[in-house]
Amino acid sequence: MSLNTDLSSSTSLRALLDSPNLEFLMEAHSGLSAKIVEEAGFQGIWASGLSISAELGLRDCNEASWTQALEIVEYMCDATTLPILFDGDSGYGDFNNVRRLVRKLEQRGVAGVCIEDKVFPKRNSFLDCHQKLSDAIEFTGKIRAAKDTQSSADFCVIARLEGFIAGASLAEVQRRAHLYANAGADALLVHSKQSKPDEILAFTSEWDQPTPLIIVPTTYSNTPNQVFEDAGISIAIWANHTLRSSIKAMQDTCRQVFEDRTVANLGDKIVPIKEVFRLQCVDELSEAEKQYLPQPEHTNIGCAGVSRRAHQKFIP
Ligand code: SPV
Ligand code: MG
Repeated sequence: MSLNTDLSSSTSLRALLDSPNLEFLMEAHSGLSAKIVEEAGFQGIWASGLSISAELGLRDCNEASWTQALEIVEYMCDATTLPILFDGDSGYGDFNNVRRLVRKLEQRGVAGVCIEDKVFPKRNSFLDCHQKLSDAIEFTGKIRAAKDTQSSADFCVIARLEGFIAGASLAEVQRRAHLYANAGADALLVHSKQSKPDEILAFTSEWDQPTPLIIVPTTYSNTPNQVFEDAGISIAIWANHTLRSSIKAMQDTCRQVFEDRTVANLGDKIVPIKEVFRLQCVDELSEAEKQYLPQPEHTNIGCAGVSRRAHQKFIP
């Protein structure tokens, strides 16, 4: 589906959720990566908790505070017009923390938040450790609190089911899914860490409600998209691949430069400096300077040592 940039970010995210086709969100974790995701053609961004914390040099277990994550997503909002779905972990506390989170995300132009039914502090779902689910009824309070707090009609509150991650049965995951949908969740994210999509497909074959479904096919990434489409999945999230590719690129570069004791051999393994400037929109600043700074022919400020002739070269 093609993106209508006139829409607010939350309306754009909702359009992806409501699209009859399988849509994708790509992970970003900084202003720069958000821009790169947009330029690649994606129509929405997953502001991954794993990637944001990794980028900060931290573990994905709420070591970064929610305001630190918020600050990162603010840079992301500034860098892209794409709708951003913010990974709100387990909501950073109780319903009251969720209310404040939703207010602050909306103020920054974030399109939606995803909260998962685990206790605080959460642990990344792929860690080999005990995963503790939150009380399901308490979690419905967080969803209701988020929905009651949002000021724009289209802000999306996604409830993430961690039951399969924590070893719960299909019946328990379905029970929770119905509770969360009835509490007003705009979509459900069903997570699984199996190498095949069996848990996801078992869930979708029983899901009989209109609430859209989102998946994160990281461990079962070999599954063809057609399988997800046939299962009625709305959105698949590529949750950490921008971060992982950047880690590989940085590791390769640093190793090579260390071994070679020169940067001369990097060639096109790195982008030219001009590409950095382009991504920073340096041209826009040059244009703005022409509009807002006194131009050399109108002032003698800053002309010391430079001939008028040399200055005139820069006058449009
Ligand atoms: C994230 O990207 O932070 C996620 C997805 O929550 S996962 O790492 O699969 O739990
Ligand atoms: Mg996360």
